[in-house]
Amino acid sequence: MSDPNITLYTGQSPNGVKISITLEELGLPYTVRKVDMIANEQKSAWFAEINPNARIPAITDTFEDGKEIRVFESGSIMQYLVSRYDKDSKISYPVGTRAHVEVSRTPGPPQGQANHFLRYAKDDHEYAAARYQDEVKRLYGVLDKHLRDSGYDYLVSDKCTIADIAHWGWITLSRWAKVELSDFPTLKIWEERMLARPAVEKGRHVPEKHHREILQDPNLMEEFEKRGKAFYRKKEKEAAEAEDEA
Ligand SMILES: N[C@@H](CCC(=O)N[C@@H](CS)C(=O)NCC(=O)O)C(=O)O
Repeated sequence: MSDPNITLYTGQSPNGVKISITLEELGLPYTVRKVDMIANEQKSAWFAEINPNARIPAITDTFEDGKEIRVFESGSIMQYLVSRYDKDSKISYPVGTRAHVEVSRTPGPPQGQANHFLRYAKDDHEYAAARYQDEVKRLYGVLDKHLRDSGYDYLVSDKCTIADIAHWGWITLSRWAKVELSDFPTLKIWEERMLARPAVEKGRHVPEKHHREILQDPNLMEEFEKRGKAFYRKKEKEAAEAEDEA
């Protein structure tokens, strides 16, 4: 196995922290290149070479053949990292086992869409906001029941896996989708159990301070929402101007 040579391209976001937490759990060395999402750096030409879909997170690494490999989509990156570097099955299970199938089949909540319609959208989109928020709540209910019925500490077993890491990135920020975790008591205990892991604590603050604490303070939340709204209006204005020029 060649040595890891990983650069993580990321911004502070639920999808981004999935990767920094995975890297911390695996104890892998990595370099962080912050992608400035406020400046729309994810849309720049240099980043399109790494992820043509223009979204964070992405990684580069040196592959087994000695050449660079570029991986994007948070789920694919996590799969890549464990298949290549988690030889002791610290946060995964070997391919071909029942538990491996269980890790890959866990559903993720459509929380990014709920956040958008609840916090940032230009006009009032009551129907869309309710639809996505209801789906987030429904999935939280499924996970809460699963944890309660199974009695497991984590989603697949008593071992934390990439399924937990992928969900935690979103669920820890449930309040942003106006969903209270206290309505899902077993999921809340799981969220806190994850937070207590040293790798989660370290990885969540990459490339900068995590947003969980902001969501405990109504004033900070209001400020954060204002900034988010302003960001989207600016983006829309720039897109309209670019269209006019074309
Ligand atoms: N399905 C992708 C979603 C990636 C994604 O939506 N990233 C967001 C941050 S969480 C992003 O880059 N947003 C900036 C943009 O859309 O321009 C994944 O799982 O990696």
